[in-house]
Amino acid sequence: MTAPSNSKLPKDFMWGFATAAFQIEGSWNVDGRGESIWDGFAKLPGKTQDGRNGDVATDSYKRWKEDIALLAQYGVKSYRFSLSWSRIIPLGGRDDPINPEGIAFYNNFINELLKHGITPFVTLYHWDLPQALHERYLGWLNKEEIVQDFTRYARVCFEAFGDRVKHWLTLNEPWCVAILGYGRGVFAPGRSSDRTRSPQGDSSTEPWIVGRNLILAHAHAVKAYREDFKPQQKGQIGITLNGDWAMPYDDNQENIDAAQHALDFAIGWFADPVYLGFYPPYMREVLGDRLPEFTEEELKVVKESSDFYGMNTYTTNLCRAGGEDEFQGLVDYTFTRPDGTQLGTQAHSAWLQDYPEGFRALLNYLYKRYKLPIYVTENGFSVKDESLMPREQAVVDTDRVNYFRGTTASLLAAINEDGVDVRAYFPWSLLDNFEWADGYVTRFGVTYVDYETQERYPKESAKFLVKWFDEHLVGEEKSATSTITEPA
Ligand code: GBH
Repeated sequence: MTAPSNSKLPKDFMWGFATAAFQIEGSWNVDGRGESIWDGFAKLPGKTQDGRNGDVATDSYKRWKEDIALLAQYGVKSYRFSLSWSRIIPLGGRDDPINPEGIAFYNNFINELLKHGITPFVTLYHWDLPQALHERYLGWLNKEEIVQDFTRYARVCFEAFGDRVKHWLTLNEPWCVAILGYGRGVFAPGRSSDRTRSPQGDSSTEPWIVGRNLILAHAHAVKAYREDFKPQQKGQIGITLNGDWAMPYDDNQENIDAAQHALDFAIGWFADPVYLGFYPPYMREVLGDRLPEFTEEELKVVKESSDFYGMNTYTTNLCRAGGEDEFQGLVDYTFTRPDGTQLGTQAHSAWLQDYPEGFRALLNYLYKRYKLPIYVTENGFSVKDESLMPREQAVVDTDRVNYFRGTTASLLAAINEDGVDVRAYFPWSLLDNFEWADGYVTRFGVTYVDYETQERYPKESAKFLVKWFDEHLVGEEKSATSTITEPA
Protein backbone atom coordinates (compact mmCIF):
# COMPACT_ATOMS: atom_id res chain seq x y z
CA MET A 1 0.00 0.00 0.00
CA THR A 2 1.31 3.45 -0.86
CA ALA A 3 1.26 6.07 1.87
CA PRO A 4 -0.79 9.23 1.20
CA SER A 5 1.29 11.94 -0.45
CA ASN A 6 1.01 14.32 2.51
CA SER A 7 2.99 11.87 4.58
CA LYS A 8 5.95 12.31 2.19
CA LEU A 9 8.62 14.94 1.65
CA PRO A 10 8.65 16.99 -1.55
CA LYS A 11 10.52 15.64 -4.55
CA ASP A 12 14.22 16.64 -4.51
CA PHE A 13 14.21 17.19 -0.74
CA MET A 14 17.83 17.07 0.47
CA TRP A 15 18.96 15.52 3.69
CA GLY A 16 22.29 14.64 5.20
CA PHE A 17 24.44 15.37 8.20
CA ALA A 18 26.40 18.49 9.14
CA THR A 19 29.89 19.08 10.53
CA ALA A 20 32.48 21.88 10.68
CA ALA A 21 36.19 21.79 9.83
CA PHE A 22 37.64 22.77 13.21
CA GLN A 23 35.36 20.39 15.09
CA ILE A 24 36.45 17.30 13.15
CA GLU A 25 39.61 17.70 11.08
CA GLY A 26 42.49 17.82 13.58
CA SER A 27 45.88 17.82 11.77
CA TRP A 28 46.15 21.45 12.76
CA ASN A 29 49.75 21.81 11.55
CA VAL A 30 49.78 19.35 8.67
CA ASP A 31 50.32 19.98 4.93
CA GLY A 32 50.86 23.70 5.22
CA ARG A 33 47.78 24.59 7.27
CA GLY A 34 48.08 27.96 9.03
CA GLU A 35 46.89 28.53 12.57
CA SER A 36 43.33 29.62 13.26
CA ILE A 37 42.11 31.57 16.28
CA TRP A 38 40.62 28.38 17.73
CA ASP A 39 43.99 26.54 17.76
CA GLY A 40 45.49 28.91 20.28
CA PHE A 41 42.30 29.74 22.16
CA ALA A 42 41.46 26.12 22.97
CA LYS A 43 44.98 25.67 24.38
CA LEU A 44 44.68 28.53 26.87
CA PRO A 45 43.98 27.33 30.42
CA GLY A 46 40.31 27.27 31.34
CA LYS A 47 38.89 27.89 27.88
CA THR A 48 37.51 24.39 27.33
CA GLN A 49 35.67 22.34 29.96
CA ASP A 50 37.99 19.35 29.75
CA GLY A 51 41.13 21.30 28.86
CA ARG A 52 41.25 19.54 25.50
CA ASN A 53 41.66 21.18 22.08
CA GLY A 54 41.17 20.58 18.36
CA ASP A 55 44.63 19.19 17.51
CA VAL A 56 43.21 15.74 16.72
CA ALA A 57 39.41 16.07 17.07
CA THR A 58 37.85 13.17 15.12
CA ASP A 59 40.97 12.96 12.95
CA SER A 60 38.85 13.56 9.88
CA TYR A 61 41.64 15.20 7.87
CA LYS A 62 43.20 11.74 7.78
CA ARG A 63 40.03 9.66 7.98
CA TRP A 64 38.09 11.55 5.32
CA LYS A 65 37.48 8.49 3.18
CA GLU A 66 36.12 6.62 6.15
CA ASP A 67 33.77 9.54 6.93
CA ILE A 68 32.45 9.54 3.38
CA ALA A 69 32.01 5.76 3.46
CA LEU A 70 29.92 6.26 6.61
CA LEU A 71 27.78 8.89 4.88
CA ALA A 72 27.29 6.52 1.96
CA GLN A 73 26.36 3.75 4.36
CA TYR A 74 23.73 6.05 5.90
CA GLY A 75 22.40 6.68 2.39
CA VAL A 76 22.38 10.49 2.71
CA LYS A 77 21.75 12.65 -0.31
CA SER A 78 23.99 15.48 0.83
CA TYR A 79 26.62 16.49 3.34
CA ARG A 80 27.17 19.87 4.95
CA PHE A 81 30.79 20.58 5.89
CA SER A 82 33.01 23.64 6.19
CA LEU A 83 36.31 24.61 4.62
CA SER A 84 39.24 25.60 6.80
CA TRP A 85 40.27 29.09 5.62
CA SER A 86 43.78 28.64 7.05
CA ARG A 87 44.25 25.35 5.19
CA ILE A 88 43.49 27.14 1.92
CA ILE A 89 45.20 30.49 2.64
CA PRO A 90 47.44 29.83 5.67
CA LEU A 91 47.89 33.52 6.57
CA GLY A 92 44.39 34.37 5.40
CA GLY A 93 44.92 37.72 3.66
CA ARG A 94 44.17 38.82 0.12
CA ASP A 95 47.85 39.07 -0.79
CA ASP A 96 48.90 35.90 1.02
CA PRO A 97 49.77 32.71 -0.87
CA ILE A 98 47.31 29.91 -1.51
CA ASN A 99 48.26 26.48 -0.14
CA PRO A 100 47.97 23.93 -2.97
CA GLU A 101 47.77 21.05 -0.46
CA GLY A 102 44.71 22.63 1.11
CA ILE A 103 43.02 22.98 -2.26
CA ALA A 104 43.96 19.39 -3.16
CA PHE A 105 42.49 18.03 0.07
CA TYR A 106 39.09 19.59 -0.52
CA ASN A 107 39.18 18.72 -4.22
CA ASN A 108 39.67 15.07 -3.38
CA PHE A 109 37.03 15.28 -0.70
CA ILE A 110 34.43 16.81 -3.01
CA ASN A 111 35.23 14.34 -5.78
CA GLU A 112 34.80 11.40 -3.43
CA LEU A 113 31.42 12.73 -2.24
CA LEU A 114 30.25 13.09 -5.84
CA LYS A 115 31.47 9.59 -6.63
CA HIS A 116 29.00 8.37 -4.00
CA GLY A 117 26.22 10.59 -5.32
CA ILE A 118 26.37 12.90 -2.27
CA THR A 119 25.74 16.61 -2.90
CA PRO A 120 28.17 18.94 -1.10
CA PHE A 121 26.76 21.87 0.94
CA VAL A 122 29.83 23.96 1.70
CA THR A 123 30.22 26.51 4.51
CA LEU A 124 33.07 28.98 3.94
CA TYR A 125 33.36 30.14 7.53
CA HIS A 126 32.53 28.12 10.63
CA TRP A 127 34.44 30.23 13.20
CA ASP A 128 38.08 29.34 12.40
CA LEU A 129 39.56 32.72 11.44
CA PRO A 130 43.22 32.60 10.37
CA GLN A 131 45.21 33.66 13.44
CA ALA A 132 47.40 35.98 11.34
CA LEU A 133 44.40 38.17 10.51
CA HIS A 134 43.58 38.57 14.17
CA GLU A 135 47.18 39.53 14.88
CA ARG A 136 47.44 41.91 11.92
CA TYR A 137 44.29 43.93 12.39
CA LEU A 138 41.97 42.31 14.98
CA GLY A 139 40.09 40.22 12.44
CA TRP A 140 36.35 40.81 12.40
CA LEU A 141 36.72 44.17 14.16
CA ASN A 142 38.38 45.73 11.11
CA LYS A 143 35.81 46.42 8.44
CA GLU A 144 38.05 47.58 5.58
CA GLU A 145 40.47 44.66 5.90
CA ILE A 146 38.22 41.73 6.75
CA VAL A 147 35.64 42.42 4.05
CA GLN A 148 38.33 42.35 1.37
CA ASP A 149 40.17 39.35 2.82
CA PHE A 150 37.01 37.28 3.26
CA THR A 151 35.84 38.13 -0.24
CA ARG A 152 39.15 37.07 -1.74
CA TYR A 153 39.05 33.81 0.24
CA ALA A 154 35.52 33.21 -1.04
CA ARG A 155 36.64 33.87 -4.62
CA VAL A 156 39.48 31.37 -4.26
CA CYS A 157 36.94 28.74 -3.15
CA PHE A 158 34.42 29.50 -5.91
CA GLU A 159 37.24 29.32 -8.45
CA ALA A 160 38.66 26.06 -7.11
CA PHE A 161 35.47 24.15 -6.24
CA GLY A 162 32.53 25.94 -7.86
CA ASP A 163 32.47 23.72 -10.92
CA ARG A 164 31.23 20.95 -8.57
CA VAL A 165 29.83 22.79 -5.54
CA LYS A 166 26.38 24.28 -6.20
CA HIS A 167 25.33 25.04 -2.63
CA TRP A 168 27.33 27.64 -0.71
CA LEU A 169 26.93 29.02 2.79
CA THR A 170 29.03 32.09 3.54
CA LEU A 171 28.96 32.31 7.34
CA ASN A 172 27.76 29.95 10.02
CA GLU A 173 25.91 31.67 12.86
CA PRO A 174 27.33 35.21 12.88
CA TRP A 175 25.50 35.79 16.21
CA CYS A 176 27.85 33.29 17.87
CA VAL A 177 30.94 34.84 16.30
CA ALA A 178 29.99 38.33 17.52
CA ILE A 179 28.41 37.62 20.92
CA LEU A 180 30.37 34.58 22.10
CA GLY A 181 33.69 35.75 20.62
CA TYR A 182 33.56 39.52 21.36
CA GLY A 183 30.80 39.90 23.97
CA ARG A 184 30.77 36.99 26.42
CA GLY A 185 34.34 36.07 25.50
CA VAL A 186 33.69 32.32 25.75
CA PHE A 187 34.65 31.56 22.12
CA ALA A 188 37.77 32.60 20.21
CA PRO A 189 39.12 35.24 20.08
CA GLY A 190 37.77 35.52 23.64
CA ARG A 191 37.40 39.30 23.90
CA SER A 192 35.18 40.72 26.62
CA SER A 193 34.85 43.62 29.06
CA ASP A 194 35.12 41.07 31.87
CA ARG A 195 38.78 41.49 32.90
CA THR A 196 38.80 38.19 34.79
CA ARG A 197 38.16 36.58 31.42
CA SER A 198 40.04 38.70 28.95
CA PRO A 199 42.71 41.42 29.02
CA GLN A 200 41.03 43.07 26.04
CA GLY A 201 37.66 43.92 24.62
CA ASP A 202 34.57 46.01 25.12
CA SER A 203 31.40 43.97 25.28
CA SER A 204 29.17 47.01 24.91
CA THR A 205 30.46 48.01 21.48
CA GLU A 206 32.55 45.28 19.82
CA PRO A 207 29.84 42.65 19.20
CA TRP A 208 27.72 45.14 17.27
CA ILE A 209 30.68 46.31 15.18
CA VAL A 210 31.68 42.72 14.46
CA GLY A 211 28.07 41.92 13.52
CA ARG A 212 27.99 44.74 10.96
CA ASN A 213 31.34 43.59 9.52
CA LEU A 214 30.18 39.98 9.28
CA ILE A 215 27.09 41.07 7.36
CA LEU A 216 29.23 43.12 4.97
CA ALA A 217 31.76 40.33 4.42
CA HIS A 218 28.94 37.89 3.70
CA ALA A 219 27.25 40.34 1.32
CA HIS A 220 30.43 41.08 -0.64
CA ALA A 221 31.21 37.37 -1.05
CA VAL A 222 27.68 36.89 -2.40
CA LYS A 223 28.10 39.84 -4.77
CA ALA A 224 31.35 38.33 -6.08
CA TYR A 225 29.64 34.97 -6.60
CA ARG A 226 26.62 36.43 -8.35
CA GLU A 227 28.65 38.66 -10.64
CA ASP A 228 31.61 36.51 -11.52
CA PHE A 229 30.77 32.85 -10.85
CA LYS A 230 27.04 32.21 -10.75
CA PRO A 231 26.47 32.90 -14.48
CA GLN A 232 28.64 29.89 -15.36
CA GLN A 233 28.47 27.80 -12.19
CA LYS A 234 24.73 28.27 -11.59
CA GLY A 235 24.80 27.54 -7.88
CA GLN A 236 23.03 29.04 -4.88
CA ILE A 237 24.55 31.03 -2.07
CA GLY A 238 23.31 32.25 1.28
CA ILE A 239 24.00 32.71 4.97
CA THR A 240 23.05 30.41 7.84
CA LEU A 241 21.78 31.87 11.12
CA ASN A 242 21.29 30.37 14.54
CA GLY A 243 17.99 31.09 16.24
CA ASP A 244 15.71 29.25 18.60
CA TRP A 245 11.96 29.69 18.87
CA ALA A 246 10.84 32.27 21.42
CA MET A 247 7.58 31.71 23.29
CA PRO A 248 5.96 34.14 25.73
CA TYR A 249 6.28 32.86 29.30
CA ASP A 250 2.58 33.57 29.83
CA ASP A 251 -0.04 35.72 28.17
CA ASN A 252 0.96 39.04 29.73
CA GLN A 253 1.45 41.55 26.93
CA GLU A 254 4.95 42.48 28.12
CA ASN A 255 6.00 38.84 27.80
CA ILE A 256 4.37 38.53 24.39
CA ASP A 257 6.44 41.56 23.36
CA ALA A 258 9.53 40.03 25.02
CA ALA A 259 9.30 36.96 22.78
CA GLN A 260 9.41 39.20 19.69
CA HIS A 261 12.29 41.19 21.20
CA ALA A 262 14.22 37.95 21.70
CA LEU A 263 13.70 37.05 18.04
CA ASP A 264 14.81 40.56 16.99
CA PHE A 265 18.16 40.23 18.81
CA ALA A 266 18.82 36.57 18.02
CA ILE A 267 17.65 36.44 14.40
CA GLY A 268 16.48 39.84 13.15
CA TRP A 269 19.90 41.43 13.83
CA PHE A 270 21.23 39.54 10.80
CA ALA A 271 18.14 38.38 8.94
CA ASP A 272 16.36 41.75 8.75
CA PRO A 273 19.28 43.56 7.03
CA VAL A 274 20.10 40.61 4.76
CA TYR A 275 16.53 39.85 3.66
CA LEU A 276 14.64 43.10 4.26
CA GLY A 277 17.31 45.82 4.21
CA PHE A 278 17.11 47.29 7.73
CA TYR A 279 17.87 46.52 11.40
CA PRO A 280 14.99 45.65 13.74
CA PRO A 281 13.76 48.97 15.22
CA TYR A 282 13.84 47.44 18.72
CA MET A 283 17.63 46.93 18.43
CA ARG A 284 18.12 50.59 17.60
CA GLU A 285 15.92 51.48 20.59
CA VAL A 286 18.05 49.42 23.00
CA LEU A 287 21.51 50.04 21.53
CA GLY A 288 21.23 53.58 20.17
CA ASP A 289 24.27 54.50 18.12
CA ARG A 290 26.23 51.52 19.44
CA LEU A 291 24.51 49.70 16.57
CA PRO A 292 26.59 50.81 13.61
CA GLU A 293 24.63 51.95 10.57
CA PHE A 294 25.16 50.83 7.01
CA THR A 295 25.81 53.47 4.37
CA GLU A 296 23.35 53.65 1.46
CA GLU A 297 26.01 52.06 -0.72
CA GLU A 298 26.52 49.20 1.75
CA LEU A 299 22.81 48.57 2.09
CA LYS A 300 22.49 47.98 -1.63
CA VAL A 301 24.96 45.12 -1.32
CA VAL A 302 23.45 43.77 1.90
CA LYS A 303 19.77 43.75 0.97
CA GLU A 304 18.65 40.47 -0.61
CA SER A 305 22.13 38.98 -0.32
CA SER A 306 20.94 35.43 0.39
CA ASP A 307 19.19 33.08 -2.05
CA PHE A 308 17.49 31.12 0.74
CA TYR A 309 17.04 31.11 4.51
CA GLY A 310 19.71 28.95 6.20
CA MET A 311 18.29 27.91 9.58
CA ASN A 312 20.18 26.39 12.51
CA THR A 313 17.86 25.67 15.40
CA TYR A 314 17.92 23.53 18.50
CA THR A 315 15.35 24.57 21.09
CA THR A 316 12.66 26.96 22.35
CA ASN A 317 12.97 29.54 25.09
CA LEU A 318 10.15 30.83 27.29
CA CYS A 319 10.58 34.60 27.33
CA ARG A 320 9.97 37.11 30.07
CA ALA A 321 10.39 40.89 29.93
CA GLY A 322 12.79 42.69 32.21
CA GLY A 323 16.00 40.75 31.62
CA GLU A 324 19.42 42.33 32.07
CA ASP A 325 21.16 40.57 29.22
CA GLU A 326 21.60 42.90 26.28
CA PHE A 327 22.74 40.03 24.04
CA GLN A 328 19.27 38.50 24.50
CA GLY A 329 17.48 41.79 23.90
CA LEU A 330 16.88 42.38 27.65
CA VAL A 331 14.75 39.24 27.76
CA ASP A 332 14.92 36.48 30.40
CA TYR A 333 14.99 32.90 29.09
CA THR A 334 13.66 29.94 31.02
CA PHE A 335 12.53 26.36 30.40
CA THR A 336 10.32 26.30 33.51
CA ARG A 337 6.67 27.03 32.82
CA PRO A 338 4.59 29.12 35.23
CA ASP A 339 3.14 25.88 36.67
CA GLY A 340 6.66 24.64 37.48
CA THR A 341 6.85 21.95 34.79
CA GLN A 342 9.70 21.77 32.29
CA LEU A 343 9.20 22.60 28.63
CA GLY A 344 10.82 19.34 27.51
CA THR A 345 13.58 16.81 28.07
CA GLN A 346 16.80 18.45 29.27
CA ALA A 347 19.89 17.91 27.10
CA HIS A 348 23.47 17.83 28.35
CA SER A 349 23.80 21.41 27.09
CA ALA A 350 22.19 23.76 29.63
CA TRP A 351 20.65 25.85 26.83
CA LEU A 352 18.84 22.94 25.19
CA GLN A 353 15.52 21.21 25.84
CA ASP A 354 13.48 19.15 23.42
CA TYR A 355 10.38 21.02 22.19
CA PRO A 356 9.42 19.96 18.65
CA GLU A 357 6.37 22.26 18.45
CA GLY A 358 8.83 25.16 18.57
CA PHE A 359 10.64 23.86 15.51
CA ARG A 360 7.39 23.96 13.53
CA ALA A 361 6.48 27.40 14.84
CA LEU A 362 9.90 28.80 13.91
CA LEU A 363 9.68 27.42 10.37
CA ASN A 364 6.32 29.16 9.97
CA TYR A 365 7.58 32.43 11.44
CA LEU A 366 10.67 32.57 9.19
CA TYR A 367 8.79 31.64 6.04
CA LYS A 368 6.11 34.23 6.67
CA ARG A 369 8.61 36.98 7.48
CA TYR A 370 11.36 36.36 4.91
CA LYS A 371 9.41 34.50 2.21
CA LEU A 372 12.25 32.37 0.91
CA PRO A 373 12.87 28.61 0.71
CA ILE A 374 14.36 27.32 3.96
CA TYR A 375 17.33 24.99 4.34
CA VAL A 376 17.54 23.58 7.86
CA THR A 377 21.30 23.46 8.09
CA GLU A 378 21.55 22.31 11.75
CA ASN A 379 19.31 20.67 14.32
CA GLY A 380 20.37 18.27 17.04
CA PHE A 381 20.52 17.17 20.67
CA SER A 382 23.18 16.34 23.28
CA VAL A 383 22.18 13.49 25.59
CA LYS A 384 22.74 14.19 29.28
CA ASP A 385 25.99 12.68 30.60
CA GLU A 386 26.57 10.71 27.41
CA SER A 387 30.33 11.11 27.66
CA LEU A 388 30.27 9.40 31.09
CA MET A 389 28.54 6.31 29.71
CA PRO A 390 30.24 3.21 28.37
CA ARG A 391 29.95 3.11 24.61
CA GLU A 392 27.38 0.28 24.58
CA GLN A 393 25.07 2.50 26.61
CA ALA A 394 25.83 5.74 24.78
CA VAL A 395 24.82 4.34 21.40
CA VAL A 396 21.32 3.69 22.76
CA ASP A 397 20.61 7.42 22.64
CA THR A 398 16.88 7.36 23.35
CA ASP A 399 16.53 11.07 24.18
CA ARG A 400 18.17 11.94 20.84
CA VAL A 401 15.92 9.49 18.98
CA ASN A 402 12.88 11.11 20.62
CA TYR A 403 14.21 14.54 19.68
CA PHE A 404 14.54 13.59 16.02
CA ARG A 405 11.19 11.80 16.05
CA GLY A 406 9.69 15.10 17.17
CA THR A 407 11.50 17.42 14.79
CA THR A 408 10.99 15.20 11.73
CA ALA A 409 7.24 15.07 12.49
CA SER A 410 7.23 18.86 12.86
CA LEU A 411 9.20 19.21 9.63
CA LEU A 412 6.64 17.15 7.74
CA ALA A 413 3.72 19.04 9.27
CA ALA A 414 5.29 22.43 8.46
CA ILE A 415 5.74 21.37 4.84
CA ASN A 416 2.52 19.47 4.19
CA GLU A 417 0.03 21.09 6.55
CA ASP A 418 1.36 24.65 6.82
CA GLY A 419 2.79 25.01 3.31
CA VAL A 420 6.30 26.08 4.38
CA ASP A 421 8.84 25.67 1.58
CA VAL A 422 11.58 23.63 3.29
CA ARG A 423 14.15 22.13 0.93
CA ALA A 424 16.73 20.46 3.15
CA TYR A 425 17.36 19.07 6.62
CA PHE A 426 20.82 18.51 8.12
CA PRO A 427 20.94 16.99 11.62
CA TRP A 428 23.93 18.08 13.70
CA SER A 429 26.13 16.11 13.69
CA LEU A 430 27.53 13.21 11.67
CA LEU A 431 29.99 12.47 14.47
CA ASP A 432 30.59 13.31 18.11
CA ASN A 433 33.19 16.05 17.84
CA PHE A 434 34.98 19.02 19.39
CA GLU A 435 32.11 20.94 20.96
CA TRP A 436 33.95 24.30 21.26
CA ALA A 437 34.11 25.55 24.88
CA ASP A 438 32.66 22.20 26.05
CA GLY A 439 35.66 20.33 24.62
CA TYR A 440 34.66 16.68 24.15
CA VAL A 441 32.35 16.55 27.18
CA THR A 442 29.22 17.27 25.17
CA ARG A 443 28.34 14.89 22.35
CA PHE A 444 26.02 15.83 19.49
CA GLY A 445 26.82 13.00 17.08
CA VAL A 446 24.50 10.40 15.60
CA THR A 447 27.72 8.39 15.41
CA TYR A 448 29.65 7.62 18.59
CA VAL A 449 33.37 8.37 18.42
CA ASP A 450 35.75 6.45 20.68
CA TYR A 451 38.45 9.07 21.17
CA GLU A 452 41.06 6.45 22.12
CA THR A 453 40.78 4.50 18.88
CA GLN A 454 38.88 6.97 16.65
CA GLU A 455 36.54 4.10 15.86
CA ARG A 456 33.02 5.20 14.82
CA TYR A 457 29.82 3.46 16.00
CA PRO A 458 26.35 4.34 14.68
CA LYS A 459 23.92 5.29 17.45
CA GLU A 460 20.21 4.48 17.48
CA SER A 461 19.53 8.04 16.33
CA ALA A 462 21.44 7.45 13.09
CA LYS A 463 19.38 4.33 12.48
CA PHE A 464 16.18 6.23 13.23
CA LEU A 465 16.99 9.03 10.78
CA VAL A 466 18.15 6.71 7.99
CA LYS A 467 14.93 4.73 8.25
CA TRP A 468 12.76 7.84 8.54
CA PHE A 469 14.18 9.36 5.37
CA ASP A 470 13.96 6.04 3.55
CA GLU A 471 10.26 6.04 4.34
CA HIS A 472 9.53 9.68 3.59
CA LEU A 473 11.47 10.45 0.43
CA VAL A 474 9.50 10.04 -2.79
CA GLY A 475 10.47 8.70 -6.16
CA GLU A 476 13.62 6.88 -5.15
CA GLU A 477 14.27 3.23 -4.87
CA LYS A 478 15.39 2.39 -1.39
CA SER A 479 19.08 3.09 -1.14
CA ALA A 480 20.85 -0.23 -1.28
CA THR A 481 23.54 1.10 0.99
CA SER A 482 21.46 2.17 3.95
CA THR A 483 22.01 -0.93 5.99
CA ILE A 484 24.10 0.04 8.93
CA THR A 485 27.06 -2.06 9.91
CA GLU A 486 29.16 -1.82 13.05
CA PRO A 487 32.93 -1.64 12.79
CA ALA A 488 34.57 -5.08 13.05
C1 GBH B 1 25.78 25.25 16.69
O1 GBH B 1 25.53 26.37 17.48
C2 GBH B 1 27.11 25.33 16.01
O2 GBH B 1 26.98 25.79 14.68
C3 GBH B 1 27.87 24.03 16.03
O3 GBH B 1 29.21 24.26 15.64
C4 GBH B 1 27.77 23.39 17.40
O4 GBH B 1 28.58 22.25 17.52
C5 GBH B 1 26.33 23.04 17.62
O5 GBH B 1 25.52 24.16 17.50
C6 GBH B 1 26.03 22.43 19.00
O6 GBH B 1 26.27 23.36 20.01
O7 GBH B 1 24.55 32.74 25.40
O8 GBH B 1 26.42 31.29 25.84
O9 GBH B 1 24.18 30.62 26.53
C7 GBH B 1 24.39 26.27 18.28
C8 GBH B 1 23.79 27.60 18.60
C9 GBH B 1 23.73 29.46 20.00
C10 GBH B 1 23.76 27.30 20.97
C11 GBH B 1 24.07 30.04 21.35
C12 GBH B 1 24.12 27.89 22.29
C13 GBH B 1 23.68 29.71 23.79
C14 GBH B 1 24.82 30.60 23.98
N1 GBH B 1 24.21 28.10 19.87
N2 GBH B 1 23.54 29.21 22.41
S1 GBH B 1 25.00 31.37 25.56
